Amino acid sequence: MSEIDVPESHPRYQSLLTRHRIEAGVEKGITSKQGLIAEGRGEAFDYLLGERTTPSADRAERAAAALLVLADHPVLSVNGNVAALVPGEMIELAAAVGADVEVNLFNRTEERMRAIADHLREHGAAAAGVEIKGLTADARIPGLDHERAKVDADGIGAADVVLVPLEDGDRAEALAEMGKREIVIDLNPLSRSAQAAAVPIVDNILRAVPNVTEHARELQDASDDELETIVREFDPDRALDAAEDAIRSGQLE
Ligand code: PTJ
Repeated sequence: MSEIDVPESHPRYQSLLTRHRIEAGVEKGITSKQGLIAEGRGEAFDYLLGERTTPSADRAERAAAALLVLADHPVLSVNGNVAALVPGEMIELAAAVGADVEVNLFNRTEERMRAIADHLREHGAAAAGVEIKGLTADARIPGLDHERAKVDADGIGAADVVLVPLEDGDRAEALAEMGKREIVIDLNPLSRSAQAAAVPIVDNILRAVPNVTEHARELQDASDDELETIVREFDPDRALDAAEDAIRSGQLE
């Protein structure tokens, strides 16, 4: 049995686990109520994808790992859904690629910011040597008039590569305009964030983050040339088309 009293062999295991974590996140004050709706939307796409990492998503996850390993200053952005679903996994990825983790919220309150930072620390941030940023908020992303514009100057403000999971909106476009290279995790290939990304990953974050970490560990000793080739050979438009085709054809395995 696992944290949800359902055996892992249950056909709806992952979906039940995801719902449980989001519900617990709302109860703990880290996930917004809108996060429940966002989860429902993601789940519908995941169902149509067959709740699996497609070969195309796996290629995107490898390209994302190469980009993170190559980066001088990678930052992983965390919102209320990400904190509820994969807190320990985000810390592990950050540790594997030497990234900072920055809390960035659409429905930003000081209380939620602190609760999420504490939650990430409870999941081993300090022991893994990972810094949690976002509370200073001493810089702004130009062109955004909502709370997601608030970033740390020495975090997302100074990053060259940013991982942006589970947010559909204009921040990804604004970050790209600042010259940052973006990796987006979003089950909706038509979301604005996915469309703006250098590397869009159309996969459930529950599967995507551990897989990016695994690829990053494998690529740790690769040369910059090899890493750059992996990134260059990755085609974001093809990845988005492949995901949309899989969803529209609905051919479940
Ligand atoms: O914590 P906050 O205040 O920053 O708010 C976070 C939410 C998620 C509520 C906010 O960013 C939001 O409303 O997001 P959207 O516009 O609903 O976009 C979320 C995107 O993530 C949608 O395209 C979903 O399909 C996708 N998504 C949801 N769950 C998952 C997912 N993608 C991958 N894995 C998931 N588990």
